[in-house]
Amino acid sequence: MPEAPMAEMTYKDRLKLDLFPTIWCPGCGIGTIMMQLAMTLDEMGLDERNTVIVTGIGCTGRMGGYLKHEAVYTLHGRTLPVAEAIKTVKPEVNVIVVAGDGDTASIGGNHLIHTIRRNAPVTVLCNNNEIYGLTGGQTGPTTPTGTKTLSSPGGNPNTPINLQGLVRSSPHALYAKTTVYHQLHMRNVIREAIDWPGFSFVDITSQCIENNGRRIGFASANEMLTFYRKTYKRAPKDAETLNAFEIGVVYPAMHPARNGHRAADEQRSPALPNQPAGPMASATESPGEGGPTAPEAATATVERTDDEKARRRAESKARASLMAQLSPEVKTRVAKREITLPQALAEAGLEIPEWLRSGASAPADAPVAPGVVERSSSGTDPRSDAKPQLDAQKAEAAAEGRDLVGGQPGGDTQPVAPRTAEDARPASVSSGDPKEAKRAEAQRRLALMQRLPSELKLRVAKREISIEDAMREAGIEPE
Ligand SMILES: Cc1ncc(C[n+]2csc(CCOP(=O)(O)OP(=O)(O)O)c2C)c(N)n1
Ligand code: SF4
Ligand SMILES: [Mg+2]
Repeated sequence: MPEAPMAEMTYKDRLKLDLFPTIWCPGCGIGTIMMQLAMTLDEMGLDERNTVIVTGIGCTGRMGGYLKHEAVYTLHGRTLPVAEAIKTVKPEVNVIVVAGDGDTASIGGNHLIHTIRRNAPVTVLCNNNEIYGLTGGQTGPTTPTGTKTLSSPGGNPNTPINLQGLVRSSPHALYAKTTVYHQLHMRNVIREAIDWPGFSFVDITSQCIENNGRRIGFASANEMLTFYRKTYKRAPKDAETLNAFEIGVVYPAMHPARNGHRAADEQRSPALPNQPAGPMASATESPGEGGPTAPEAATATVERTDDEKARRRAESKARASLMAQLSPEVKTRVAKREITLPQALAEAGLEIPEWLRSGASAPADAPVAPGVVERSSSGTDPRSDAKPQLDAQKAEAAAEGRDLVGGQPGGDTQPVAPRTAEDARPASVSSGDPKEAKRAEAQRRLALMQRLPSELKLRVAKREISIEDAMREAGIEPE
């Protein structure tokens, strides 16, 4: 079946910007996860026709309300049975759970072990801030031993739950670990998890600055992110288990023959409903649009997965190398979709490859060997090498005075919302370093935004008025 064209959306169109600013505290990691999820859905061409988001209660649970998607906001701890139910009755849709560590592994812990055991083909993005954020910072299931929390002021006496061990108790499940600092890595593993045909779990370390970070001695979200940058390292190639402070993806030992698809001698009882796994390759597979439906479609989807992945990987590599030939300004325009990549190449007098001109797929790479986490020569996940994209995003963020937290590990400065006028003082502007100047400007704008009432913030966010006009309207004198 020909692939459906990618939805004509950018990730920002997937967010309900009219509800911004969000309820999350400045510096909270949840917004970054939401942004990366929106970008991944956009890159994968997934939308409300083929993907459902399920969230529970907690700060993390509010994410469903900000995404322009089919989303179910369910009871605390019940994301997984709801997700599994949706997948059972509508096997053709992708079901993505976004839940806090407490939601997932405390009150939802019993569901978690059985959803893993049943290899339900759903994807869990666990916002692991190691605390009950919403309720004020009580000890959660992943709170490290010794951590001071609201409910254990003398330090948590218990051992945190081993999420990796739990997930990997199944020979079919995929486990990935990432952090809010490692944004491209996060996107890559979210994509990998959505592509996975069985149960997949992305454990995302993130900062709850207000109800955890400050109590344990971090002065700001930025400090927490710096801690992630310095502490978390990519797992070595072929790692079978991720050690503490390692990020990466671990596949089941029996991948690919049995992941999510039992061997012929191990079929489910015919009495049980079939649960075809994995994402739809395209929106045209929606039953409403005449595409094949499960269970017949399941086999085809599963068989197509490796080729499809190799094709997508090749395409994104090829596009990235074309982008690399463009100037930063033109990259930004392409990233903003003001012009297409072929137009940008033509403008720059560069050759437009035939596959791009004709809209065909880029020539496919060799598929990744089963069970191997593909690495590039630089030791990173190859898709993390799509640096031009990142550069374009950064340029875009800088141009808009937005805060782009994180980026390539070890690379970027991370402006976060300053909390005091002192933080916001643009002293570094005088250093002459353009990066510093940009950061100072971003901080200045954020500091100004924080002084505005919500309605004006919203109008600035929607670009109806400038910050300066909003300040004037609010009668606030810029310091
Ligand atoms: C049945 C039930 N029990 C307890 C609560 C209170 N409660 C709301 S959110 C929450 C924990 C939130 O922690 P987590 O799931 O980690 O999400 P976060 O806020 O950190 O994103 C608790 C205990 C509830 N709403 N419902
Ligand atoms: S309390 Fe923590 S988890 Fe909740 S929004 Fe604030 S920083 Fe984020
Ligand atoms: Mg939590």
